[in-house]
Amino acid sequence: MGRPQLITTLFLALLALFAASSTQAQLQMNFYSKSCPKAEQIVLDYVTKHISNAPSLAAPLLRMHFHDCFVRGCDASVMINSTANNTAEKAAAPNLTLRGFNFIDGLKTLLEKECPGVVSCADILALAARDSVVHIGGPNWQVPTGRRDGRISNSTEALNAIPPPTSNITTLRTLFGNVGLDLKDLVLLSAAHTIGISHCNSFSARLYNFTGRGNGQDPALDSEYATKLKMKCVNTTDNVTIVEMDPGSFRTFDLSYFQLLQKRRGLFQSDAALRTSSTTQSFISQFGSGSVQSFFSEFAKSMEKMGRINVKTGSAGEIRRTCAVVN
Ligand code: HEM
Ligand SMILES: *[C@@H]1O[C@H](CO)[C@@H](O)[C@H](O)[C@H]1NC(C)=O
Ligand SMILES: *[C@@H]1O[C@H](CO)[C@@H](O)[C@H](O)[C@H]1NC(C)=O
Ligand SMILES: *[C@@H]1O[C@H](CO)[C@@H](O)[C@H](O)[C@H]1NC(C)=O
Ligand SMILES: *[C@@H]1O[C@H](CO)[C@@H](O)[C@H](O)[C@H]1NC(C)=O
Ligand SMILES: *[C@@H]1O[C@H](CO)[C@@H](O)[C@H](O)[C@H]1NC(C)=O
Ligand SMILES: *[C@@H]1O[C@H](CO)[C@@H](O)[C@H](O)[C@H]1NC(C)=O
Ligand SMILES: *[C@@H]1O[C@H](CO)[C@@H](O)[C@H](O)[C@H]1NC(C)=O
Ligand SMILES: CC(=O)N[C@H]1CO[C@H](CO)[C@@H](O)[C@@H]1O
Repeated sequence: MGRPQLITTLFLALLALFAASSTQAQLQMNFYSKSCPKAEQIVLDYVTKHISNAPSLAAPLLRMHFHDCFVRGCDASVMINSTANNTAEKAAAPNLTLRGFNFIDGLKTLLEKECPGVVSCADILALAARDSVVHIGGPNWQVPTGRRDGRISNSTEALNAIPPPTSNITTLRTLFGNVGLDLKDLVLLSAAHTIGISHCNSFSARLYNFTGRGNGQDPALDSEYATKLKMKCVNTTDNVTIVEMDPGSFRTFDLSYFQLLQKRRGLFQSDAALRTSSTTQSFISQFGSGSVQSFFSEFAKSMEKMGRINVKTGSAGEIRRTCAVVN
């Protein structure tokens, strides 16, 4: 072999090596097809069985997946309990209202019985969120698997990475940008607020204390809607009463989020903030006046992006035995 050929051969060999290691480090469809062939079916069956009785659980599962992915990537760090030594993400203010932990724990128990130590909590959450949204007639998206579970869960990091409901467009752009999501993803993923509920204190400052001086209503909120909300949420501290985020169709994944925004009826300041930039405003008009199918297919693309945020693959992290506790 001449010198140039040798160099070419070496170069190609190196290239192949890189390609192999980078595919190994990526999520793939049906990652468990050999190691736990029934895994995805078990998740789907469990979702079908339970979401039929409790369709309102789809929303918290979707939200938990979002909170998970925004902090240290989609690695189920959101599910880890605090310990004597560590205040976990769960304890951070945005996580106080998360629900659905028992649902994922139940699934994990089934999967540990089927194939011990194989299926990650992060994948279970990603699959269950997708399957439950599909079950209530929402969009479908691909969930390649192979996520590994993280070992670190830090409440301060959750506080810094998850946008508060008081966020303006600058904060939203920054926090989404930090995980590789753009303004289009922001508008599409915010439309998840077409399902689910909120506690009064997540938005009641808009009703009673917008100026920060104990009075004043947010001028960006439709006043008729504000009056209705005030009847349910009587003060700024009530953290018990809940309201539907998309009144009348809070279990239906539809275009109404965009229509509500146009009527200045987005529930949070962060929802209203999407109307304050021309870029996000034009996405709102575009999706709101388009077909449900096109919204669903765009939403799917953004979910697939979200599901890949900083994932741990290969030998990174671990497969947790119990989702609430690191091994
Ligand atoms: C853009 C920034 C976002 C902010 C500031 C935000 C904030 C919130 C807040 C404050 C609640 C109500 C919590 C409560 O009081 O119970 C909520 C609920 C919810 N969020 Fe978001 N969110 C954002 C983005 C997202 C994204 C990206 C998703 C998913 C793709 C999502 C899905 C949900 C769902 C489904 C609920 C209802 C949960 C339930 O019914 O328990 N949100 N969000
Ligand atoms: C995690 O914390 C929750 C809520 O405090 C508790 O119900 C659950 O038993 C804990 N799980 C484990 C495995 O310690
Ligand atoms: C807490 O930290 C101490 C000292 O570093 C260690 O001995 C102990 O095992 C830790 N406990 C837990 C629950 O992690
Ligand atoms: C949690 O994260 C914060 C902010 O990044 C950091 O200052 C703190 O040291 C972390 N805590 C632990 C226990 O690692
Ligand atoms: C947006 O909110 C951040 C954080 O509260 C604040 O520092 C910033 O000044 C706000 N930006 C605008 C344009 O209001
Ligand atoms: C109104 O907001 C200000 C500033 O955030 C806060 O100090 C005050 O306690 C709030 N008042 C009420 C009644 O919630
Ligand atoms: C706020 O409203 C809730 C629900 O009605 C009530 O339980 C609570 O005592 C009220 N808090 C204050 C400070 O008025
Ligand atoms: C609700 O607010 C009360 C009083 O501030 C507090 O003790 C309680 O922990 C809060 N509950 C939740 C679920 O945040
Ligand atoms: C669902 C959940 O784990 N909520 C926790 C949030 O943090 C508070 C305070 O640390 C805990 O009491 C809750 O159990």
